[in-house]
Amino acid sequence: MDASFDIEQAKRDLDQHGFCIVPGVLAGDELSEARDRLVAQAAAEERDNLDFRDSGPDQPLLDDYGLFKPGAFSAANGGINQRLWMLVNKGQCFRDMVVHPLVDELIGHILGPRFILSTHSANIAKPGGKRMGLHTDQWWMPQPVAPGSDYVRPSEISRVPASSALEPDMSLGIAPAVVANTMWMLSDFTTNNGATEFVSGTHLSGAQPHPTEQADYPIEQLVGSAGSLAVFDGRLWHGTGAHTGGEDRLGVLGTFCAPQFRAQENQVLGLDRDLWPQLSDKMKERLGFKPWNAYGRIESPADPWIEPEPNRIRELS
Ligand SMILES: O=C(O)CCC(=O)C(=O)O
Repeated sequence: MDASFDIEQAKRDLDQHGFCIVPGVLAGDELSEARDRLVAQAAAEERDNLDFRDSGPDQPLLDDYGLFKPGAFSAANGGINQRLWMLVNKGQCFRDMVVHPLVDELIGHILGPRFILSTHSANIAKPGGKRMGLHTDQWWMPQPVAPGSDYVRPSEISRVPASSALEPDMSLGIAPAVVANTMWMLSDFTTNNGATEFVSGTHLSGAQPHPTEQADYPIEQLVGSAGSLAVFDGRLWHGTGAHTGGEDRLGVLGTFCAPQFRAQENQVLGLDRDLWPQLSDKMKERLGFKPWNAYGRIESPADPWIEPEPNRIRELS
Protein backbone atom coordinates (compact mmCIF):
# COMPACT_ATOMS: atom_id res chain seq x y z
CA MET A 1 0.00 0.00 0.00
CA ASP A 2 1.26 3.52 -0.77
CA ALA A 3 2.97 5.07 2.25
CA SER A 4 0.91 8.25 1.76
CA PHE A 5 -2.41 6.40 2.10
CA ASP A 6 -4.58 7.95 4.82
CA ILE A 7 -7.31 5.60 6.08
CA GLU A 8 -9.19 8.43 7.80
CA GLN A 9 -9.33 10.34 4.51
CA ALA A 10 -10.60 7.17 2.81
CA LYS A 11 -13.43 6.97 5.34
CA ARG A 12 -14.28 10.63 4.77
CA ASP A 13 -14.36 9.94 1.02
CA LEU A 14 -16.75 7.05 1.63
CA ASP A 15 -19.00 9.27 3.75
CA GLN A 16 -18.96 12.23 1.40
CA HIS A 17 -18.56 10.79 -2.11
CA GLY A 18 -19.64 7.19 -1.56
CA PHE A 19 -16.34 5.62 -2.65
CA CYS A 20 -12.60 5.54 -2.03
CA ILE A 21 -9.63 4.05 -3.86
CA VAL A 22 -6.60 2.56 -2.09
CA PRO A 23 -3.66 2.18 -4.49
CA GLY A 24 -1.08 -0.61 -4.29
CA VAL A 25 -2.87 -2.99 -1.90
CA LEU A 26 -1.76 -5.99 -3.97
CA ALA A 27 1.68 -5.99 -5.56
CA GLY A 28 4.44 -8.34 -6.72
CA ASP A 29 3.77 -12.07 -6.37
CA GLU A 30 0.49 -11.54 -4.53
CA LEU A 31 -0.91 -9.56 -7.46
CA SER A 32 0.41 -11.85 -10.18
CA GLU A 33 -0.78 -14.99 -8.36
CA ALA A 34 -4.31 -13.57 -8.02
CA ARG A 35 -4.33 -12.49 -11.67
CA ASP A 36 -3.03 -15.90 -12.84
CA ARG A 37 -5.58 -17.75 -10.71
CA LEU A 38 -8.43 -15.67 -12.12
CA VAL A 39 -7.30 -16.06 -15.72
CA ALA A 40 -6.82 -19.83 -15.31
CA GLN A 41 -10.20 -20.28 -13.62
CA ALA A 42 -11.92 -18.22 -16.34
CA ALA A 43 -10.29 -20.28 -19.11
CA ALA A 44 -11.27 -23.55 -17.42
CA GLU A 45 -14.89 -22.44 -16.91
CA GLU A 46 -15.04 -21.48 -20.59
CA ARG A 47 -13.49 -24.80 -21.66
CA ASP A 48 -16.07 -26.70 -19.59
CA ASN A 49 -18.97 -24.60 -20.92
CA LEU A 50 -19.53 -23.15 -17.45
CA ASP A 51 -18.80 -19.58 -18.48
CA PHE A 52 -21.38 -16.94 -17.66
CA ARG A 53 -21.47 -13.99 -20.06
CA ASP A 54 -23.18 -10.63 -19.94
CA SER A 55 -22.94 -7.08 -21.32
CA GLY A 56 -23.30 -8.08 -24.96
CA PRO A 57 -24.64 -5.16 -27.02
CA ASP A 58 -27.61 -7.27 -28.14
CA GLN A 59 -28.31 -9.58 -25.22
CA PRO A 60 -31.77 -9.41 -23.66
CA LEU A 61 -31.54 -10.21 -19.94
CA LEU A 62 -34.74 -9.31 -18.11
CA ASP A 63 -38.29 -10.49 -18.53
CA ASP A 64 -41.37 -8.28 -18.22
CA TYR A 65 -41.25 -8.57 -14.44
CA GLY A 66 -37.67 -7.37 -14.18
CA LEU A 67 -36.34 -10.86 -13.42
CA PHE A 68 -33.43 -12.53 -15.18
CA LYS A 69 -34.45 -14.83 -18.04
CA PRO A 70 -32.96 -18.30 -17.63
CA GLY A 71 -30.32 -19.17 -20.21
CA ALA A 72 -29.69 -15.56 -21.21
CA PHE A 73 -26.10 -15.39 -19.98
CA SER A 74 -24.11 -17.20 -22.64
CA ALA A 75 -21.74 -16.23 -25.42
CA ALA A 76 -24.24 -17.89 -27.78
CA ASN A 77 -26.85 -15.34 -26.66
CA GLY A 78 -24.39 -12.51 -27.35
CA GLY A 79 -22.78 -12.21 -23.92
CA ILE A 80 -19.24 -10.82 -23.82
CA ASN A 81 -18.01 -10.04 -20.31
CA GLN A 82 -17.22 -13.13 -18.26
CA ARG A 83 -18.46 -13.45 -14.70
CA LEU A 84 -17.17 -16.01 -12.23
CA TRP A 85 -19.20 -16.66 -9.11
CA MET A 86 -18.56 -18.11 -5.61
CA LEU A 87 -14.89 -17.17 -5.64
CA VAL A 88 -14.51 -18.41 -2.05
CA ASN A 89 -14.34 -21.88 -3.58
CA LYS A 90 -11.90 -20.94 -6.33
CA GLY A 91 -8.64 -19.96 -4.69
CA GLN A 92 -6.90 -18.94 -1.47
CA CYS A 93 -6.10 -15.55 -3.03
CA PHE A 94 -9.84 -14.82 -3.27
CA ARG A 95 -10.52 -15.99 0.29
CA ASP A 96 -7.73 -13.71 1.51
CA MET A 97 -9.51 -10.73 -0.08
CA VAL A 98 -12.65 -11.39 1.99
CA VAL A 99 -10.81 -11.16 5.32
CA HIS A 100 -8.27 -8.49 4.36
CA PRO A 101 -7.72 -5.95 7.20
CA LEU A 102 -8.62 -3.06 4.89
CA VAL A 103 -11.94 -4.74 4.18
CA ASP A 104 -12.61 -5.00 7.93
CA GLU A 105 -11.76 -1.33 8.31
CA LEU A 106 -13.48 0.21 5.29
CA ILE A 107 -16.50 -2.07 4.85
CA GLY A 108 -16.77 -2.06 8.64
CA HIS A 109 -16.85 1.74 8.53
CA ILE A 110 -20.05 1.52 6.46
CA LEU A 111 -21.73 -1.59 7.92
CA GLY A 112 -20.25 -1.98 11.40
CA PRO A 113 -18.10 -4.96 12.38
CA ARG A 114 -20.47 -7.91 11.88
CA PHE A 115 -21.06 -7.84 8.15
CA ILE A 116 -21.34 -10.90 5.91
CA LEU A 117 -20.28 -11.71 2.37
CA SER A 118 -23.15 -11.37 -0.07
CA THR A 119 -21.28 -12.28 -3.23
CA HIS A 120 -17.65 -12.70 -4.22
CA SER A 121 -17.37 -12.70 -7.99
CA ALA A 122 -15.12 -11.65 -10.82
CA ASN A 123 -16.10 -9.52 -13.76
CA ILE A 124 -13.73 -9.78 -16.70
CA ALA A 125 -14.73 -6.91 -18.97
CA LYS A 126 -13.80 -7.73 -22.56
CA PRO A 127 -13.54 -5.72 -25.76
CA GLY A 128 -17.01 -5.01 -27.12
CA GLY A 129 -18.71 -5.27 -23.74
CA LYS A 130 -21.32 -2.53 -23.36
CA ARG A 131 -22.01 -0.36 -20.32
CA MET A 132 -23.86 -2.32 -17.70
CA GLY A 133 -25.89 0.75 -16.80
CA LEU A 134 -25.99 2.53 -13.47
CA HIS A 135 -27.79 0.79 -10.63
CA THR A 136 -27.38 0.41 -6.88
CA ASP A 137 -26.69 -2.77 -4.94
CA GLN A 138 -29.48 -2.21 -2.45
CA TRP A 139 -32.20 -1.59 -5.01
CA TRP A 140 -34.39 -3.96 -2.97
CA MET A 141 -34.44 -1.70 0.10
CA PRO A 142 -37.96 -0.44 0.89
CA GLN A 143 -38.24 3.35 0.54
CA PRO A 144 -39.09 5.37 3.66
CA VAL A 145 -42.85 6.03 3.85
CA ALA A 146 -45.12 8.48 5.65
CA PRO A 147 -46.97 6.70 8.49
CA GLY A 148 -50.12 5.00 7.19
CA SER A 149 -49.48 5.83 3.52
CA ASP A 150 -49.48 3.22 0.79
CA TYR A 151 -46.18 1.59 -0.11
CA VAL A 152 -44.65 -0.93 -2.49
CA ARG A 153 -44.94 -4.30 -0.78
CA PRO A 154 -41.37 -5.40 0.01
CA SER A 155 -41.61 -8.71 -1.85
CA GLU A 156 -42.82 -6.83 -4.93
CA ILE A 157 -39.82 -4.51 -5.23
CA SER A 158 -38.06 -5.28 -8.51
CA ARG A 159 -34.97 -4.18 -10.39
CA VAL A 160 -37.23 -1.88 -12.38
CA PRO A 161 -37.50 1.01 -9.93
CA ALA A 162 -40.93 2.29 -8.83
CA SER A 163 -41.56 6.03 -9.14
CA SER A 164 -41.10 6.34 -5.37
CA ALA A 165 -37.55 5.03 -5.83
CA LEU A 166 -36.77 7.17 -8.89
CA GLU A 167 -38.06 10.39 -7.32
CA PRO A 168 -38.17 9.83 -3.58
CA ASP A 169 -39.77 12.23 -1.14
CA MET A 170 -36.60 13.35 0.58
CA SER A 171 -38.57 14.88 3.46
CA LEU A 172 -39.07 11.27 4.63
CA GLY A 173 -35.32 10.69 4.90
CA ILE A 174 -33.29 7.98 3.21
CA ALA A 175 -32.27 4.44 4.11
CA PRO A 176 -28.75 3.95 5.47
CA ALA A 177 -26.23 1.78 3.64
CA VAL A 178 -26.75 -1.90 4.40
CA VAL A 179 -24.55 -3.05 1.50
CA ALA A 180 -20.96 -2.11 0.62
CA ASN A 181 -18.60 -3.28 -2.10
CA THR A 182 -14.95 -3.94 -2.71
CA MET A 183 -13.51 -3.92 -6.21
CA TRP A 184 -10.03 -5.47 -6.46
CA MET A 185 -8.35 -4.28 -9.63
CA LEU A 186 -6.22 -7.16 -10.89
CA SER A 187 -5.41 -5.22 -14.07
CA ASP A 188 -5.31 -1.49 -14.72
CA PHE A 189 -8.79 0.06 -14.79
CA THR A 190 -8.92 2.71 -17.54
CA THR A 191 -11.62 4.89 -19.05
CA ASN A 192 -11.82 2.70 -22.16
CA ASN A 193 -11.44 -0.82 -20.75
CA GLY A 194 -14.63 -0.89 -18.71
CA ALA A 195 -13.56 0.77 -15.44
CA THR A 196 -16.56 0.92 -13.12
CA GLU A 197 -18.79 3.94 -13.76
CA PHE A 198 -20.28 5.85 -10.83
CA VAL A 199 -21.95 9.12 -9.93
CA SER A 200 -20.30 10.71 -6.94
CA GLY A 201 -22.54 11.49 -3.97
CA THR A 202 -25.55 9.52 -5.18
CA HIS A 203 -25.36 7.29 -2.09
CA LEU A 204 -27.03 10.21 -0.30
CA SER A 205 -29.70 10.82 -2.94
CA GLY A 206 -32.19 8.28 -1.58
CA ALA A 207 -32.91 7.43 -5.24
CA GLN A 208 -32.32 4.71 -7.77
CA PRO A 209 -30.98 5.87 -11.15
CA HIS A 210 -33.33 5.81 -14.10
CA PRO A 211 -32.74 2.42 -15.78
CA THR A 212 -32.39 3.81 -19.31
CA GLU A 213 -32.26 7.65 -19.27
CA GLN A 214 -28.70 8.05 -17.96
CA ALA A 215 -27.07 10.35 -20.54
CA ASP A 216 -27.37 13.48 -18.37
CA TYR A 217 -25.88 11.97 -15.23
CA PRO A 218 -22.37 13.25 -14.34
CA ILE A 219 -20.74 9.83 -14.71
CA GLU A 220 -17.13 9.29 -13.63
CA GLN A 221 -15.09 6.09 -13.56
CA LEU A 222 -13.10 4.20 -10.92
CA VAL A 223 -9.74 4.43 -12.64
CA GLY A 224 -6.71 2.86 -10.97
CA SER A 225 -3.60 0.74 -11.41
CA ALA A 226 -3.52 -3.02 -11.04
CA GLY A 227 -3.39 -3.87 -7.34
CA SER A 228 -5.70 -1.02 -6.26
CA LEU A 229 -8.71 -1.63 -4.05
CA ALA A 230 -11.83 0.47 -4.54
CA VAL A 231 -14.53 0.44 -1.86
CA PHE A 232 -17.99 1.88 -2.41
CA ASP A 233 -21.29 2.32 -0.65
CA GLY A 234 -24.07 -0.04 -1.80
CA ARG A 235 -26.33 2.95 -2.50
CA LEU A 236 -23.85 4.53 -4.93
CA TRP A 237 -25.05 4.54 -8.54
CA HIS A 238 -22.51 2.45 -10.41
CA GLY A 239 -22.02 -0.15 -13.15
CA THR A 240 -19.36 -1.63 -15.43
CA GLY A 241 -18.19 0.77 -18.14
CA ALA A 242 -18.07 0.05 -21.87
CA HIS A 243 -14.94 -1.76 -23.09
CA THR A 244 -13.94 -0.10 -26.33
CA GLY A 245 -10.72 -2.01 -26.91
CA GLY A 246 -7.48 -3.30 -25.48
CA GLU A 247 -6.74 -5.90 -22.83
CA ASP A 248 -9.33 -7.59 -20.63
CA ARG A 249 -10.21 -5.68 -17.47
CA LEU A 250 -9.87 -8.03 -14.50
CA GLY A 251 -12.03 -7.06 -11.53
CA VAL A 252 -12.92 -9.03 -8.41
CA LEU A 253 -16.06 -7.69 -6.81
CA GLY A 254 -16.89 -8.41 -3.18
CA THR A 255 -20.34 -7.39 -2.04
CA PHE A 256 -21.01 -7.37 1.68
CA CYS A 257 -24.21 -6.77 3.59
CA ALA A 258 -25.38 -6.32 7.14
CA PRO A 259 -26.09 -9.73 8.72
CA GLN A 260 -29.87 -9.31 8.90
CA PHE A 261 -30.14 -9.26 5.10
CA ARG A 262 -30.09 -12.11 2.62
CA ALA A 263 -26.85 -12.78 0.73
CA GLN A 264 -26.92 -12.98 -3.10
CA GLU A 265 -24.82 -16.12 -3.20
CA ASN A 266 -25.75 -18.76 -0.64
CA GLN A 267 -22.29 -19.01 0.89
CA VAL A 268 -23.39 -21.47 3.60
CA LEU A 269 -24.83 -23.97 1.15
CA GLY A 270 -22.35 -23.30 -1.64
CA LEU A 271 -19.12 -23.52 0.35
CA ASP A 272 -16.85 -26.35 -0.77
CA ARG A 273 -16.97 -28.63 2.31
CA ASP A 274 -13.29 -29.54 1.92
CA LEU A 275 -12.41 -25.96 2.85
CA TRP A 276 -14.21 -26.01 6.19
CA PRO A 277 -11.31 -27.28 8.39
CA GLN A 278 -9.03 -24.48 7.25
CA LEU A 279 -11.40 -21.55 7.67
CA SER A 280 -10.75 -18.96 10.36
CA ASP A 281 -13.56 -17.82 12.64
CA LYS A 282 -13.59 -14.48 10.83
CA MET A 283 -14.06 -16.21 7.49
CA LYS A 284 -16.83 -18.41 8.91
CA GLU A 285 -18.58 -15.32 10.22
CA ARG A 286 -18.26 -13.55 6.86
CA LEU A 287 -19.77 -16.60 5.16
CA GLY A 288 -22.78 -16.58 7.49
CA PHE A 289 -21.93 -19.45 9.82
CA LYS A 290 -22.27 -17.18 12.84
CA PRO A 291 -25.92 -16.36 13.62
CA TRP A 292 -26.66 -12.69 14.27
CA ASN A 293 -28.98 -12.12 17.22
CA ALA A 294 -30.21 -15.70 16.67
CA TYR A 295 -30.99 -15.10 12.97
CA GLY A 296 -29.51 -17.73 10.70
CA ARG A 297 -29.49 -20.35 13.46
CA ILE A 298 -30.64 -23.96 13.19
CA GLU A 299 -31.64 -24.98 16.72
CA SER A 300 -31.05 -23.06 19.93
CA PRO A 301 -31.01 -19.24 19.68
CA ALA A 302 -28.04 -19.44 22.05
CA ASP A 303 -25.83 -21.45 19.65
CA PRO A 304 -22.96 -19.14 18.67
CA TRP A 305 -22.13 -20.99 15.42
CA ILE A 306 -23.73 -23.24 12.85
CA GLU A 307 -21.90 -26.09 11.13
CA PRO A 308 -21.98 -27.18 7.47
CA GLU A 309 -23.37 -30.55 8.60
CA PRO A 310 -25.43 -29.59 11.65
CA ASN A 311 -27.03 -31.96 14.09
CA ARG A 312 -30.54 -31.83 12.62
CA ILE A 313 -33.01 -32.87 15.29
CA ARG A 314 -35.63 -34.88 13.46
CA GLU A 315 -39.13 -35.98 14.44
CA LEU A 316 -38.71 -37.73 17.79
CA SER A 317 -40.97 -39.90 19.90
O1 LIG B 1 -17.71 -4.76 -12.97
C1 LIG B 1 -17.97 -3.64 -12.55
O2 LIG B 1 -17.28 -2.67 -12.81
C2 LIG B 1 -19.19 -3.41 -11.69
C3 LIG B 1 -20.12 -4.58 -11.69
C4 LIG B 1 -21.42 -4.25 -11.04
O3 LIG B 1 -21.78 -3.13 -10.86
C5 LIG B 1 -22.31 -5.33 -10.61
O4 LIG B 1 -22.03 -6.50 -10.87
O5 LIG B 1 -23.34 -5.02 -9.98
